[in-house]
Amino acid sequence: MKEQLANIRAAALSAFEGAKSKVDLDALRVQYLGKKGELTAVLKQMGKLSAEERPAMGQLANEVRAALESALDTASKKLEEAALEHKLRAEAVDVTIPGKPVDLGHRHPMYIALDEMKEIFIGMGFTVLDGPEVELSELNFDRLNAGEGHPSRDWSDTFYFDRDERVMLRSQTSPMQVRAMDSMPLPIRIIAPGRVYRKDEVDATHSPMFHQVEGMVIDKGVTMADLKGTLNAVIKKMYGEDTQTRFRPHHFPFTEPSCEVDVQCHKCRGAGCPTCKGEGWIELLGAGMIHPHVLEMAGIDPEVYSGWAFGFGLERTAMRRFKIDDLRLIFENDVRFLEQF
Ligand code: 2NM
Repeated sequence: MKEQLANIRAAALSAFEGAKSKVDLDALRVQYLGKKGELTAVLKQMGKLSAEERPAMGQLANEVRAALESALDTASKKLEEAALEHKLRAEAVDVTIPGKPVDLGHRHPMYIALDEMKEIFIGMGFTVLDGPEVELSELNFDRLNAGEGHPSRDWSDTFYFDRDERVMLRSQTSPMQVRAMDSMPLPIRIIAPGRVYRKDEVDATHSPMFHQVEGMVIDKGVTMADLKGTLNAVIKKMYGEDTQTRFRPHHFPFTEPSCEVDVQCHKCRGAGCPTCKGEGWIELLGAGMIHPHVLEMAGIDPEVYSGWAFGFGLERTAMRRFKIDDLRLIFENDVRFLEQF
């Protein structure tokens, strides 16, 4: 019996120590210390012992039970500690790991160019106006000297909303100039940037929706020299002081005389290349002295006041500014393109 107890003790201690989990350990507790366990089974045989043998064996049995319970306790604590250690390690947060980068958006190249342009005009005392894209044809055409029958009013060029051709998507931002002449006190210095619409097919230089920055100055004694000086100053501020310009005679219904303004091609510096279609120059804007009849229709006396006006194509301006060679890139908004500015 002594030997049995010693065997149980040795087997149990080694089994407790080797237990891999609390569940295993509990099974071992039942196996050795449970009501139907190995130790109990030995104790049940105590009755067979003589009165002399019994106390010593009882003591030994109690020692073994105490040793087993103590070992069980130790093994249990060890498993708990290991489990906690594992949990802490698994849930540890490494505060030194760099955060996930946040992709910040940024300004579209055309709007970067527009902001630069606005800054330049604001610095010269101009006010920036915003207005409706759905316009009255009266303001878009009639009040700008493009009366009934003018070719730009054709259905093949203009997006009308009604058969009477009364409401349309503006084809230029000039109706804002008319609104300004009707509502603002003289003298006037304004620019009107915004979207305009014409029935054009999409290609490398055309889109049915594009942007203009139009502007005008009306005051006493304003001349074509002011137009040239101001526009040259703006263009040099945008593209650099050494930028060459060329003013060519042109025709617009709302200005007289009228001109188109070219800048020297940035690719070939005037020699002629595919970007400027061999011209050496890139057309940037139209301009002119406001037609006396346009002033009259706004109730401004052309004998007292004169004015000049202009219209930049904003996409072209941005394309020249950032050396972009296809208009479609401006509108496609492919991030691989946009990221470059
Ligand atoms: C252009 C070219 C030339 C223009 C004229 C006027 C107004 F209302 F004052 F008559 N606004 N914008 C103008 C003149 C626009 O765009 C190419």
